[in-house]
Amino acid sequence: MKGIFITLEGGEGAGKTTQIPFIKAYFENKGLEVLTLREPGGTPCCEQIRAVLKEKRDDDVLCDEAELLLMYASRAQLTKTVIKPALAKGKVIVCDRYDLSTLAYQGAGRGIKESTIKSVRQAAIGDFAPDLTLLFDVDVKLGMARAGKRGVMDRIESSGNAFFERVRAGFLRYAKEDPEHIKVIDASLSPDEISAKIKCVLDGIYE
Ligand code: Z5A
Repeated sequence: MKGIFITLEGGEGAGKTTQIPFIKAYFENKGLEVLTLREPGGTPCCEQIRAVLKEKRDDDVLCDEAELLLMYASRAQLTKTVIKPALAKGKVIVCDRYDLSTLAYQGAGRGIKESTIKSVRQAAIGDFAPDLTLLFDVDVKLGMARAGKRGVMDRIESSGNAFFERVRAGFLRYAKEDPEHIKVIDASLSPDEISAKIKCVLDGIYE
């Protein structure tokens, strides 16, 4: 048995998390078991790494290289102990962010070289990759306005609009390079309209 590994990607406030119940129900209606995860996070250790990554502190500012390595520490753990075993049991995994976020945030956003990211990735997860990535694309200001409604911003959310413009451009560049695996969804639409777009993509592949 081989499951299906789907990842959701996009900038701040793109509406990924909002669509998870829809995607879960889509596959459950086909009689498949669905596991939903998030990155960084997803296991007790990975949630601790997530807390370090999100915490904003002035006494020990996290450097870009440490940020990159912590993202991959979380990913290595989640992939080996949760994702691969679940796929081997035939489950569908829906993961809120995964490897493309690193290329967009740490690569395009922070400016770490792609070759550096790929060598760390090789050590962490080898050639393992999602079957499908849904990229939720939304104007940075609109996404920030949605996310801003939550109140206080964490360390990464405080990176500024120019950073998030680079992240968005990075995501779109990678989608253009790999249209077979990365499907761009217009995330400026209403939640129901976005669900309909997702259904179209999923029907095209899994119907
Ligand atoms: N990160 C990284 O740098 N490198 C990596 O490798 C990985 C991650 C894996 C994780 O934070 C942070 O880690 C993230 C990237 C970085 N940081 N940033 N910034 P997170 O998991 O806490 O944050 P997130 O993934 O960015 O979540 P988010 O901002 O909540 O985005 P979302 O899940 O796409 O949005 P949402 O929660 O579904 O919706 C946000 C709000 O908009 C909410 O009030 C909704 O009710 C509303 N919403 C949702 N959809 C719509 C539509 N269609 N219209 C109007 N309003 C909507």
